[in-house]
Amino acid sequence: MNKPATFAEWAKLAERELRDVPLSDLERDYGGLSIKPAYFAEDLPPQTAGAMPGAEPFARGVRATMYANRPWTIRQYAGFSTARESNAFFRQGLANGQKGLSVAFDLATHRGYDSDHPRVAGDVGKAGVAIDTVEDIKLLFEGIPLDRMSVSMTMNGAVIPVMAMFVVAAEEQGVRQEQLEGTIQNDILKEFMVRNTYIYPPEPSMRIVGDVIAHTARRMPRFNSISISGYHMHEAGATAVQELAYTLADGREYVRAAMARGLDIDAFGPRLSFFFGIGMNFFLEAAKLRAARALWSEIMTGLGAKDPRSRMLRTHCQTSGVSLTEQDPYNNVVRTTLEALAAVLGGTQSLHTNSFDEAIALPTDLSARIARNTQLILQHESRVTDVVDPLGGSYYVEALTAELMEKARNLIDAVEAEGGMTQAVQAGFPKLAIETAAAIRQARIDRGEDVIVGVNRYRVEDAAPIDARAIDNARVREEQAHSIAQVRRGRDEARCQSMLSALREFAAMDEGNLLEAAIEAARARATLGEISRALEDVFGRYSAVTRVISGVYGASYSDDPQFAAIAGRINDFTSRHGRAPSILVAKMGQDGHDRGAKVIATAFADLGFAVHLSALFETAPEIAVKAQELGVDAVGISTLAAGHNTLVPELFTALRNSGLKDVTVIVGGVVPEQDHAFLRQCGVAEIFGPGTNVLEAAFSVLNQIEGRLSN
Ligand code: 2CP
Repeated sequence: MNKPATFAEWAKLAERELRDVPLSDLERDYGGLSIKPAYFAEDLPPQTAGAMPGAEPFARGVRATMYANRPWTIRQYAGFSTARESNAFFRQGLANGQKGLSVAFDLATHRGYDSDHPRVAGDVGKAGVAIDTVEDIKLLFEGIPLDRMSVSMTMNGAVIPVMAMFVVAAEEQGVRQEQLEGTIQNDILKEFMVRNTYIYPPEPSMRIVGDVIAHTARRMPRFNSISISGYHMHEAGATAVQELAYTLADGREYVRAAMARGLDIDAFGPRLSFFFGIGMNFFLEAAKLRAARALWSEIMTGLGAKDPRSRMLRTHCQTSGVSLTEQDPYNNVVRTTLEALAAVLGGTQSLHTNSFDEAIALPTDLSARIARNTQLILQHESRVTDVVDPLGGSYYVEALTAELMEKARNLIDAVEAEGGMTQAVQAGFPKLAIETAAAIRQARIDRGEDVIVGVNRYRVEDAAPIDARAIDNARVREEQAHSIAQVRRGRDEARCQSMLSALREFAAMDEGNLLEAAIEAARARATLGEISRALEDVFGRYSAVTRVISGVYGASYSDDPQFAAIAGRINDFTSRHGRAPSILVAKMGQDGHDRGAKVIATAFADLGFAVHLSALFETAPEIAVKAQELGVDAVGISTLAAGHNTLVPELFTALRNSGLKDVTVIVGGVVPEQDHAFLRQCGVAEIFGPGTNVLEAAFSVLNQIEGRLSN
């Protein structure tokens, strides 16, 4: 044959075309993976030959027939406002082609608070549905037969009350636990690492995970007891290798925890499931899923699993939220389509496609329809379902799969050397590694090295704002408070309190299954907040230490004139005032998304600002007190869960009450255009949306601070 047979032969041809440019210029680094510009037969890993779909190590898929026989489940993650409104949204989705449900709970629910708790005023019904009682869950699934519909619930911190109330609601719909089909996220380790909706400290939290696994293994054979999630690591900025390694290391930790309480690995192994984020690096993301399956099969074999179903990694995927841009948002439809295709070619079992407006607000009916239809078009029109694992045998994808496996294996070994994931999480090193990767990525975008269309290249300056769904949070709070009161009035109080005491005792004695005890409490109509509080009375509420990493962002800018210019101005400021300009980067309410706050804190610190980072979950008065104690020039509020319209006015009131009138307040994160005027009226100086260049933001903040000081 006449074609080049080796990389070396091809390189000669390529160098001729490149003329003066070295071939090495075409090599790429994907977060520690080195990618060549072309792959050949010699790059195929030996294990690829003869690999079969449905057979171990499952790189080619967990089913022999995959989508040729049954397509993946279209499972759109949704929930907002009240149970009644979310139920209507679910039913509309199901009537229009969606196949499974995936419930988004609001942050008050995640953190174990009833909607009438004062700490959660800004969060109720905002980023998910408000759930307080069994009656809410019954309404949420009204008209949806729970013996036939698989329901995924993204719940971690408050997993015990939510699972308990789900079981009771199903019972009252006439469906036994044994018939329930679905998945509970129940993955607490990644909460401590990146997602932050934990409630209790790591050790009792791990006991809770074990209790849920034990209960489902015994009583709910069709229910997936956990969804071990890399998605949130991906969203927090993890590289593909980090996402793979830390997720699988979490998986291993859960298996060990369940085995330590005497469970047989094959009794629960087949019902462990996974969840990955799918970003824009098309082939890398498909290869990531293939690598995940092969590695999990290795890990479970090592742990003693005999049943092949225990060694099968089944996964849900979601297209990436951080890849969505506020600027030129219709581009997000294209991004989501590509990501969905990567997930499908990677062999996912279930998929959520983001709506194009999710970088701005909750999806509207229109954007949700386009997102769902993206999957329907892939299933019905693109013909990608006709052939099993069409990427199988691709020189590039197979080599990439093998390299991902090797790098992830090394990182998993590093975690093991630290004593496993619970130890590593407590020491905080995976979190720091992910934050470092996120800062590097942000610097690459800000410098234009990673192109984002419509953001750092090809910008549209006069784009019209798009419609956004708004939630009347005060109304939801009022309705929820009313129905909580009604439930409390209607229950046998003595029975309810005695069930809550029993739960507390189980927790304190370190024996009995907490979920089983909570089911009794839910039957007696204890609320979510009461069940959670009973556990908190024994376990306590966890508060994480926040840290700012330094040097990473600055190092990417060592030779950048814009960086030098702002650093120079900060230097001048420091000489003139005898101190650096200072900022408190703060999160308010139950919004635990801290990637943006961390990236800003790191970058601003590297520029020379004195940066203070608040703890998570603070109230407005707590932030005001901190701002006063620190004497900061500016407070930067990071908001990603839509609480700003309630919380920012509260902050201004609290600042005024603390006598702080001259602090510059800026807001960054997901803020719909229609909220800008309101926030500015409150006194917000600048609003920075997703995709803001960090150096430009630093310039504006400094201008604002100097403007105030010179008045
Ligand atoms: C599948 N089946 C087949 C085939 N494919 N049978 C014959 N031939 C085939 N080719 C069977 C399966 O064995 C199974 O039956 C049934 O069809 C359903 O298929 P599945 O593959 O198990 O799909 P699924 O029921 O949709 O379950 C998928 C997962 C599950 C991944 C296992 O855990 C899941 O749905 N996860 C969703 C998690 C989620 O929605 N998370 C939301 C995250 P059997 O069961 O009888 O074997 S949103 C998160 C937000 C962003 C957040 O966290 O903050």
